[in-house]
Amino acid sequence: MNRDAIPQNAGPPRRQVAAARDFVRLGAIERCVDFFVHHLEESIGTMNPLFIRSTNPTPRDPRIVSSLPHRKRYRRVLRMWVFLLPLVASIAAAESEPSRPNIVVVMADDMGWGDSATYGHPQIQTPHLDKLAAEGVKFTQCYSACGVCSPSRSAILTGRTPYRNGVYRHLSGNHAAHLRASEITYPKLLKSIGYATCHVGKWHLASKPQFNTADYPQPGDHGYDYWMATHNNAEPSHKNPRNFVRNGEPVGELQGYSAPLVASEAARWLSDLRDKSKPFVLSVWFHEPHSPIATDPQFRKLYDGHENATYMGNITQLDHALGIVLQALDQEGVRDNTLVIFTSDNGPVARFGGTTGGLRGGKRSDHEGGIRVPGVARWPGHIEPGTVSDVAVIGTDIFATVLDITGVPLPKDRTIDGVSMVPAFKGEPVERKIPLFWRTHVSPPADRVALRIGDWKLVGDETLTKFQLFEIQKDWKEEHDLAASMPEKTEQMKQRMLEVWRGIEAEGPDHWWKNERQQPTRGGKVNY
Ligand SMILES: [Ca+2]
Repeated sequence: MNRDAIPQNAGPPRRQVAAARDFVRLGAIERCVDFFVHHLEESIGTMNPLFIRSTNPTPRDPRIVSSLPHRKRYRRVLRMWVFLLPLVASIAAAESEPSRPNIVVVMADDMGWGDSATYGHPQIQTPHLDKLAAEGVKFTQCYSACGVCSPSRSAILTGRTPYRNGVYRHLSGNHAAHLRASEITYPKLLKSIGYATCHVGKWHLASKPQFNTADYPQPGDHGYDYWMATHNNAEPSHKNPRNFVRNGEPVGELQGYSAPLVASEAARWLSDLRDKSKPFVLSVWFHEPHSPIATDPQFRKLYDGHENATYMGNITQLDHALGIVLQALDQEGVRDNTLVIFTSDNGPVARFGGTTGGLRGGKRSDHEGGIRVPGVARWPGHIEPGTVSDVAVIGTDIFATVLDITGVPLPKDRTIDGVSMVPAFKGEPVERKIPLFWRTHVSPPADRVALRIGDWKLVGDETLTKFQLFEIQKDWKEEHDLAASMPEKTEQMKQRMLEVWRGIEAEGPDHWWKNERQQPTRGGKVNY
């Protein structure tokens, strides 16, 4: 399993190799320059007096004769320099190119589309997220891969829709499903090309009995050199949690609230622990605002007198923690070469105080309220500050995006559902061979499955026999079901949905969901 493997001694030799490479490259430039200067000086030094003195030489001047070889030599050096200059320039340009970008993915837990000032909430203060959006791009139609936790997280790491990668459900109890070692994650791929990798916060990609055991893959097995995580929620509360595990070792009780604790660990890794000769992958998966909600009084008091003060303060607490991570990037001087993505793993829970901003449904639903989430990205020099992008993107796209900008090819031995969202950073469309697809096993029976192609969204029931059709760009609240009035479009979308689902069933570990002992809930007939 090697889950605790931290390549403590991997740094120095690689640093030496890098230093040697730099020496050779820089040496090449210097040698070229030396060579040129030497020959130029030699030639000019020899010829200079002649040229100065023989501006108008007469044919009788004997010095003309002696200068001819030097002129030839001078021309030869110039010709050589004409050829060498582009080479030297290209070496110099390569030296000045930034190294591979760092990747930071910050994720909230159960934060709704409407739960921030950035996305229009009239009271909730989120100054750091606002600033991040102002410095980068805000996606108005960013989706999580599922209406619940674990599946969305699995899709971010693998680029594969949850039923295909196996993590089809939230992994809170005793379930067989987990993020298998056979899945390929982007931290693992980037680690293989020399990235330092760190995960802090919620993990939730194994069942509770599987977490931090040798028999199942842990964060370290999925590519993280360093990790400090909880299985699911911070317990017994998000205040003074006792269930964090750092690189396989229980941490014991921590004083404070989860989001700042997680952010501080991320900042500590950035400043003190990582190998600074390497680019890095950092995943910061906060617990907030998932229940049990615990809000520091300093943030709650911002909303004194409001019935939703605890929840709203919890979002501001999360935003404060985001600020800690962003400040650490600034202090480390890596801001300009770092892609930061902020998103949420699923929609909000209204009874705890979350809001979808008017979208239909909430957590667990495949209507927009369950799956449309905040999505902000900053990458200086690559994303125009203040961009607002209406292009539909999904957490599943993070995998392909990260591979795209780091120059790593997509795995060819498996289906990758996500695509690079780089065009969407500029508001340009992305091309999807596999449409956006959702299946949330605990959804209400009528919206178990959804498919989106362009502006059209089909919502299917658990038996895949009843469908609703929405033109989502116009009808973002999903109030007007067009299935009856547009039977041909509905049938076309239905056939595509069934085709996508059949492909997933054929590829995913379907025994996991078909053998699930849990009975269907909420009046449903199908338990997955
Ligand atoms: Ca969640």
